[in-house]
Amino acid sequence: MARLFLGLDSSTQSLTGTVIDLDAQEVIFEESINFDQAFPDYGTQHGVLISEDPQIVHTPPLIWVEALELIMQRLVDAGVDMGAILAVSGSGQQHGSVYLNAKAEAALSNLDPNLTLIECLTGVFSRATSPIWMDSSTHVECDEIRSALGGLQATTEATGSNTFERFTGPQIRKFYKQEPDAYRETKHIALVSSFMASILVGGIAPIEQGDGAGMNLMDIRRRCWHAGALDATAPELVDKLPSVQPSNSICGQIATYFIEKYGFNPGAKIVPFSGDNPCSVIGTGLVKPGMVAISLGTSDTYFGTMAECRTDPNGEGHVFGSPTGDYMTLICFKNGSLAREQVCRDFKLDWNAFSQGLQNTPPGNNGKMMLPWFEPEIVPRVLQPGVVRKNLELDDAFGHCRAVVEAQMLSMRLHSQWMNIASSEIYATGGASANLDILQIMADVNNCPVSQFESTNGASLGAALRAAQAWTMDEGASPEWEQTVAPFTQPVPGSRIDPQPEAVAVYEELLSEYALLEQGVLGGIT
Ligand code: XUL
Repeated sequence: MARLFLGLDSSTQSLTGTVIDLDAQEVIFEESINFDQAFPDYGTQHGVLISEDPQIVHTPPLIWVEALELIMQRLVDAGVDMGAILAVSGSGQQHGSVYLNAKAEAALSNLDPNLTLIECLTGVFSRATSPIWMDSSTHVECDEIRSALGGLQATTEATGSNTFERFTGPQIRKFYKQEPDAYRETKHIALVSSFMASILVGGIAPIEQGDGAGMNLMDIRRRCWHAGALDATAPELVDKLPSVQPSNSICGQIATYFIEKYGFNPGAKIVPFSGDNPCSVIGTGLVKPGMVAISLGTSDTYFGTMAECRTDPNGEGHVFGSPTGDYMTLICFKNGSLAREQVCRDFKLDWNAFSQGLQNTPPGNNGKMMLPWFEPEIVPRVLQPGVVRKNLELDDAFGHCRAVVEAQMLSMRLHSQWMNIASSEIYATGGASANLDILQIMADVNNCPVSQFESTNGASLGAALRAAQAWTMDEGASPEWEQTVAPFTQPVPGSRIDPQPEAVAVYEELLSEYALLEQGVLGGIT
């Protein structure tokens, strides 16, 4: 019989299911349910409820419950051999939280296959909607928790990140302050990930360590709840949180509901669900320290894997746990495609002309530099946007093309230095990774080979691979992560770009010049 593993990614806009066949080494099912389209009655737009206050962004958790039921039906309809699924794991959008009342535990352990999940779970919430990662309404609570923990560096050292508005701790604190009665009625607080796992296992599921790191509540090194952070957040919080568990553990067996209704194997194991970022690290094959993925999207995101836990002294980057037991970083640069496209617009260039600009200018750009802060920047923190030019004439179109890309790559290198790893391999993903001239600069600035990586549904694939790894370990084997992920996570064949030694030397020098320019300007405009 085939050995199948299911991964479910409950993301902002959709629920995706991916089934892998471990022996055939292939993905045999992959489908997404778009929340707005499938469940219009909830009135979500792009998966979230529109609020009068743009800082408040919530989603009704029942939409995730409905989607879970529907994806199960889709698996059956697609003819997946449900009895051959040996383990299920999942991924959830990080930071989002679900608030459950005293009825929840009994309701979860008595899911009735004659009813729908919605019918079984409608009465279990102490808060009707869940704040998600797009919510930025907790500025005050961030300040309060940070100062209770002893300031930025102490908070970052303790929990892996500075306090951020979207992180779960500040969100819980705001709920406690604004709705003390509802907080008191809350018996369990789950993350999106652990909530979905709770339904599948028919009980309150643990929070996985990698995802727990996105809460400002977990001791990032000891990987358990941080007493000081809990105290700084809300009273009696320890009683409302489940335990924190390693990624490769087993939470239990699948609930009878799914066996009877959808034909799951009664022995199918549930592996703790993690966050979308830790799962994507696995789905992109970043299983060895030193491996990096750079996603060139609207914003540019840098994911790196490191063996030891180091935190960003400036509190700009995040450290989460990687499912491999290593650590992962996530550093988000807002002016990604935003900035590249603005240069194209300013000089009326199409994407080919932008590439010509890169081809017709030398590494180092003859000393022309830019700080590409078209929009407020996250890393480094720039609140008042403004593009800074050095030796760069306003009408120099090609000079701007190179200056924006060099700045972005130098900034990523500079602001990931605190990780203290030499990257061994970079996978480039996202829309702009199609541009080989940009990737050459990426390889040269980092002195590291770059390969293109096509990543669709990396989080649900990562979740399926995590299920396979944990199940195999539970069977007594000790497979290398590399062995598990390799058949499913190869970069685009033939896409490898090697660094060019002369260009590498130019950028080694330019890095400190760029750092000086940035420091000089930051004193003035942040
Ligand atoms: C990471 C973050 C998002 C969410 C949703 O810190 O806020 O990536 O995980 O994808």
